[in-house]
Amino acid sequence: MTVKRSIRIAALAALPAVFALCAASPALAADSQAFQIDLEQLNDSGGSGTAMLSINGSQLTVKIESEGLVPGQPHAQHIHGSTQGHNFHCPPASADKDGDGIVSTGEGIPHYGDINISLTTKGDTSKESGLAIDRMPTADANGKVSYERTITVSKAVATHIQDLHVVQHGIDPNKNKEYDFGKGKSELDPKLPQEATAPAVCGIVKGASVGAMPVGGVETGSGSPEGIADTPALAIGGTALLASAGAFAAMRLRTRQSR
Ligand SMILES: [Cu+2]
Repeated sequence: MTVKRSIRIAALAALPAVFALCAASPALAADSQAFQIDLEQLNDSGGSGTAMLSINGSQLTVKIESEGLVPGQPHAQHIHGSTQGHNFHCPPASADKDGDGIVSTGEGIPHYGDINISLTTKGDTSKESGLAIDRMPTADANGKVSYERTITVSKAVATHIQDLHVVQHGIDPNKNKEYDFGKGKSELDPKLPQEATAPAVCGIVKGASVGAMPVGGVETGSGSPEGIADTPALAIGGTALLASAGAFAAMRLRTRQSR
């Protein structure tokens, strides 16, 4: 692969639009991104759903639509995981270390990480509100939960949102439509049944961002002058007219890779 440089300076009038494009492109850098998450059942809960995490600066909007949860019951829900590069994921069935047939929240934590954000309906969203059942969404009579809230998050969360994941809790293995002590007490709070706190659905970001892409290759370094010159908006033809004042810009524009 060779790099061919040709500098063409025409004496005629400059094209202001060319410079406008040059100036505008790097300024398009966006700080909003959205990530879709498929929520899949844990503990044979029968639950499923979709979550969308949209980050815009320090504002995180969480939308969750899930179904197949325990009707009429509150479902504690959290964003789990770490912003420090630890690769947490949803727990496999083998996470059930005590063999009682249930992956409890405690058994799941080595896999999905600790609570990072409590997805309450109002008030505090810290880990401390993890079991604030009175501020968690309640499934409707058909077992559906619809949730949306915008919360202010730390820069670490805003930067690493794709490393985190969503967990909703609350299962009903004996299908009596309520949380009872059939599966014992919750290890998190013995006053609560295990059914109330065991995870029901979990989902991780599937990798692809569905929101605005960062512009300029800041992270990957792909925004070389060659790359910029090859973008359609700046791929002006050889007849482009550039004033001598634009010689430097012209040099960049005409720097191309040929195959
Ligand atoms: Cu949780």
